[in-house]
Amino acid sequence: MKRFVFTCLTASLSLTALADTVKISDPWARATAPGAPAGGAFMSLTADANMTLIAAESKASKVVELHTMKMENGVMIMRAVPQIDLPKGQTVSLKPGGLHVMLIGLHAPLKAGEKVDMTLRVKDSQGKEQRLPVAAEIRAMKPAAMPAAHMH
Ligand SMILES: [Cu+2]
Repeated sequence: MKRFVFTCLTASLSLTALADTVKISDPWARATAPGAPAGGAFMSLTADANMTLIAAESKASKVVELHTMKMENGVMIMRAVPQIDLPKGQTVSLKPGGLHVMLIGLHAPLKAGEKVDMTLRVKDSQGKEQRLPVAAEIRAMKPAAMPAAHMH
C-alpha cells in the first residue's frame, strides 16, 4: 500500500514539472481611497515557454481588464489591451506607468495590508489555457508615483 501511494505521488509530481507555466513574482495592488472606482494591480511574469496573458479575473471588482499606460501628447493615457505576450524566459513587468491589471468597479476600497485575490488566464502556444491564482498584497503608494497627468 505504501509503495502504491509513493508511485502515484511521483507520477503527479513529474507531470507538474513537465507543464510549462508562468512564474508570478511580487504581485501587489495599489491601495485606493474610499469611493475610488478602480484600482491597479502589478506583478512580474516569467513564462517557461512562449505564452500569452489573455485575461484576469477577480471578485473584488465588476470588471477586470488588462491595461497599458503611455505618454501621448504630454498626457498619460491608459488603454485596454486584448492580451499581453509573455515571451519564453523574459520577465514582463506589470508596474505603475506601464502594463497593469485594472480592477474596475471596486466593490470595496483596496486597503493596505490586505490581499486581493485574482486569477490570471494564460494560454500556451497550443492554445491550451491555464488559470493561475494570485494573491496580490495591497500597498499604499506615495503621491509622487501618481501618473504624470496628475502632477501639472
Ligand atoms: Cu488601467
